[in-house]
This record gives sequence, structure tokens and C-alpha cells, in this order.
Amino acid sequence: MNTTHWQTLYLNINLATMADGSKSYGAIEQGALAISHGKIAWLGKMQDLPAFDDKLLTIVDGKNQWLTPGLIDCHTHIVYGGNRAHEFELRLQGASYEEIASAGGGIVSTVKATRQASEDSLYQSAFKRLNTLHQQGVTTIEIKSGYGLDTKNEIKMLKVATKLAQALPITIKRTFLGAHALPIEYQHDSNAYIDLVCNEMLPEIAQLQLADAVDVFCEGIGFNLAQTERVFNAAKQHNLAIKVHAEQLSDLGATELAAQYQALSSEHLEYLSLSGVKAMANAGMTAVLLPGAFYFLRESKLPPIDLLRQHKVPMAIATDANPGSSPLHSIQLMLNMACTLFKLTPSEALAGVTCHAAKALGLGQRCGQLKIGYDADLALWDINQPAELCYQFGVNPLTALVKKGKQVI
Ligand code: DI6
Ligand code: FE
Repeated sequence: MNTTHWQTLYLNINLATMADGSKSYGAIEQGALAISHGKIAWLGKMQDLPAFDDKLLTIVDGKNQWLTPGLIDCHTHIVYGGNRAHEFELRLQGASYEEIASAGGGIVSTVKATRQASEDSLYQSAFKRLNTLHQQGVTTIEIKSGYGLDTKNEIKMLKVATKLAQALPITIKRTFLGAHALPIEYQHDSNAYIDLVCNEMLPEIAQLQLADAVDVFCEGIGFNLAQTERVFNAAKQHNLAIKVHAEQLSDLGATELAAQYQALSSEHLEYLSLSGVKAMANAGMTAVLLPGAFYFLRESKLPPIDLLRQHKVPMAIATDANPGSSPLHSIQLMLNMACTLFKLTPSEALAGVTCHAAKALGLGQRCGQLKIGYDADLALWDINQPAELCYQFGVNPLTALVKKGKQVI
């Protein structure tokens, strides 16, 4: 085997390859991994390592630590103005998330703060959140718009998301979520707002190449099925991938609809039905589960984890980091909650923030696994077994982070 193009070689590491969402982490103990031009060039057992010239490459002694793919947070809303601590207090006095939303609080109050914020101040606050996730091993993230709710402010949010990609070595996928909530100026005419989303916002955003995908919040306090379908059609016309916030508070059948449109993923899913699970399986969709929102809203209905398993729907896990339902900017906490609240195995939870999260973003052939030809996005952890990444919380075991072959932490 020709190894002269290898540039970096990690020796004495244990690999959690997460190959194809495999059980038991796809583990290779006492292994090695070689990088060439930002990609994984070889991986396997130390004993199977081909001959190499140690003068041609940088050798890193992994000291028996564990190497995983760089983590992927595939559902966030980290660009926003203000915060909702006051609403948190109201909820603790008994008001529900839906009651607050109906009374003009909730998403709409973040819209007000986001519209008032300058692009620069949105950038500064989002940078802090992004950097927090990065320090925990995140190398790829999705950021949704949806707190501007008019053309100018949705564009402002997506520009901030685009700019963040230059600030840190993180791949950023941007999702246009214009259909997140009804802005006050359209309070009595949701169809007219959907006209604006489909006929003005989406074409302009596509033209400016500010989004990779389109999402809709299909819900009683969001948009109905017919409106959701209109947005899907507009996304299709502009060749943008489709995602959906579905069955979070009730079962409207948005997942089945999304399956008909070959959506990448359906997200939240506490109220997902068996027919929704089957539709996802048939369409090859990924289920994005958000234990932070489940926890923070004190939801008691669990997503249908067993059905998703039985029908082999890949389950991704993400923070849903946002000011209202999940003000939690920790991927490690989500790993823990995926196990404690949703009863995923630690291997399933880790697949949820690597292999399956990549699939939810349409990046399944590029990152999220340790596999030859994949991006060398790697996280090195000072742990004795991969389950520790889910088991403990609050101590950061990350010792190195590599993005496309370059060490960045
Ligand atoms: N579902 C959520 O959990 C977030 N958006 C959505 O559609 C919450 C957004 C917020 O409350 O600000
Ligand atoms: Fe969300």
C-alpha cells in the first residue's frame, strides 16, 4: 500500500468509528488512523498498519484515548436576540408553552428582539453559543432562521449563520425556517404570510444562496398541513432540501407529508404515529430527536423510540438550542438525556450526534463516521470507554479536535 501521501498518523488510539450507525460504537481497539489531504486515508488495528516513512508525516501518540468522528449538532436555532427568562418564570407559575405563545409571548417575543438586534450583535451572541458547542467537540452544525419572519430579518439571520462559518472551523448548514410562527403583522391572515414565505422570502434567499434547506413548524401554534405543503413545493422548485418540525405537541401528520416530498428529516416527534414511522422508513428519512426540548417543556409523552428502532429509522440527537424550548447549549447534556430520558443506548446516542446527524443534514457520505474517504473531522477524548461520553456531564473530556485534517483544539 502506498502511504507516501499520508500527512498525519494517529497511533495508539481506540476508534469509535460509528460506521453506518453500527452497534457497539463500531469500535476498533488499539488502532491507528491516517489522514491525507483532509480526508481519512486509512484506519484499522495497530498490528495491521502498513509500512510508512516516519520522516514524511506527523505522528501523534493517542496515548490510548478514544477517537470519535467530530460531533454534529443537526438542529439548532442559535441565532436570536434577547432571551426568554421571564417566560421561564411564567411557566413555573403554571402557564403552558402554548398559552404563552397564544398570548403574544413565545417565539413572537424573540422575533421582536431579533428584529431589533443589529447583524453585528446577533453575530456576537451566536458566536458565543457556537464556540461553546465547538469546545465540546462539534465540527458540524445546522442553524435555522425563523426569528426574523420578514424578508429583511430572515436574510439578516441567514447572513449571520453564513458569516459564522468563517469565524470557526465548523461546517455550517443553514436552514430557512420562515414558516416558524406567524408574525404580528399577519396575525389574522396566515395564508397571506405563507404567500410571502413562498413568493418573496424563499426565492430571494435561494437567489442569494443563503440556505441549504427549508423547514416548517407544522403545529397548532404553527402552520397547518396545507400551508406546510405549499412551503415544501416552493422549496422543491428552488432545489432546496426539506426538513420539518413535526408532531412536537400534537400529531398532524406532517411527517407523512414530508415523506411524500422526500424530506431529509422530521424533527421533535413526541406525538409521531405508527403510520408516520412507516412513512419515514419508506422514504429513508432520519428522525431528529430533541431531548432538551422534551426536558425543558416538561413533556411527558416520549417519542416512539421502539417503533423507530423496529422500523430501522435512523435516530439523530440534537440540542434544538433556542431561547424558548431548549436554552441548552450542550451536546454532552443531550447525549446524557438521550440515554436517561429517551432510553437510547450510549452507542445509539453517540450515533445520534455523528453518523445519523450527518444523514439528517444530507452529509451522510461525507462526515459523521470514521471511514476511508470521509472528512478527517475527529474528536479525541480522555476516556476509558465511549459510554463515558453519555454517562458523565459537566467535565469536558475533549483533548483534541481536528477539522478536515487540521488540529483546531
Ligand atoms: N419548536 C421548538 O422547539 C422551537 N421551535 C419550534 O418550532 C422553539 C422555538 C422557541 O420557542 O423560540
Ligand atoms: Fe427546533
